Amino acid sequence: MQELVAELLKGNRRAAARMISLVENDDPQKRELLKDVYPHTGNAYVLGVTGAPGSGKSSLVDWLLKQIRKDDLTVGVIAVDPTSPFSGGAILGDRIRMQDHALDSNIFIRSMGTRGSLGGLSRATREAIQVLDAFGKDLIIIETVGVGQSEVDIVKTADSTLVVLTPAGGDSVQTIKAGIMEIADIFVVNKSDLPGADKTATEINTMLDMKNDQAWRPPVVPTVSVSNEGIYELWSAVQEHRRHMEDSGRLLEIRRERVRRELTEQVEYLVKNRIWDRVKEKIELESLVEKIVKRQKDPYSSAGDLLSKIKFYDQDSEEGD
Ligand SMILES: Nc1nc2c(ncn2[C@@H]2O[C@H](COP(=O)(O)OP(=O)(O)OP(=O)(O)O)[C@@H](O)[C@H]2O)c(=O)[nH]1
Ligand SMILES: [Mg+2]
Repeated sequence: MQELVAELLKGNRRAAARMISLVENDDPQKRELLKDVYPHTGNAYVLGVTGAPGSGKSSLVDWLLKQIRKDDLTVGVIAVDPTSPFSGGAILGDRIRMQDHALDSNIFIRSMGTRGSLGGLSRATREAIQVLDAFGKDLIIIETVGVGQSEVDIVKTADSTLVVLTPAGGDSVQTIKAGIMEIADIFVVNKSDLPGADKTATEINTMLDMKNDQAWRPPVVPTVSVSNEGIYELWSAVQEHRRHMEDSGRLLEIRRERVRRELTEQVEYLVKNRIWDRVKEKIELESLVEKIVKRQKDPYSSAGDLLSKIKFYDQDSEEGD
């Protein structure tokens, strides 16, 4: 395991892939690994790309990669699909499109599916970002399909977030979920070759103009990601947002907030595990369940009794704090 971290830091792609699999599978050894990885993180900038299925996220990322590589940055891409059980290799469509980049040693592409647990996906994504950060990537792009709360959670890990919309129908802006609106640092109106694109852009702009309390006013960038239109402008907008985040101190602020959340989660994780280990050791949980089912006991007082039985309550006073 120690060797795996050493190999990762040396830039070994297979070590990176292996380690992402470990975090994805929630391997018991991953905490040790992540602990050793952590001191080597904090250098990568994280760009989130989210939007409805088929809005053109992968095609955009594909073009962005070509643009970004001109700046000589190394890039990691994690394509997260909460609706797919597949992971590991890229999803077929993405693989075909992104195969040019696969040969570029400065680009690392990986897809992640749910593997049965939606809740675990945003955690696994955060951990995969740490791995790619330590691996030495300057920029990490997370592509995630917009299907609800899961992508909002995932995108919260990003330093800048692109929300990809398309000129669909004309009622597009009305149907944007409030949560998505809040997370957008840059709006992309992709498929601007299709009718209604101008109208969509105007609607978003009108809506953005109505709330003028923001330190950063998200730009609206039209793109056509089957050709190369708007990609240079999009990349410029990302860089401008990054400068804003750095210069305003906002980047430090959101990273501090993220660390606070992470620490809270880790404490809760440890406490929960410790409690359940002791409960399983000392208590016949099934017979308690049976009694509750038969209405001989209730879950409310049983929870408290359970904690007293494992001396969760008493221990504090015994130790004198
Ligand atoms: N007309 C037009 N079609 C586009 C454009 N960008 C993407 N498409 C097409 O839209 C389809 C979906 O593109 P993807 O890049 O796979 O979209 P995605 O958002 O990554 O899709 P999922 O990952 O499945 O959610 C493909 O058939 C693309 O060729 C565009 O700018 N104009
Ligand atoms: Mg895609």
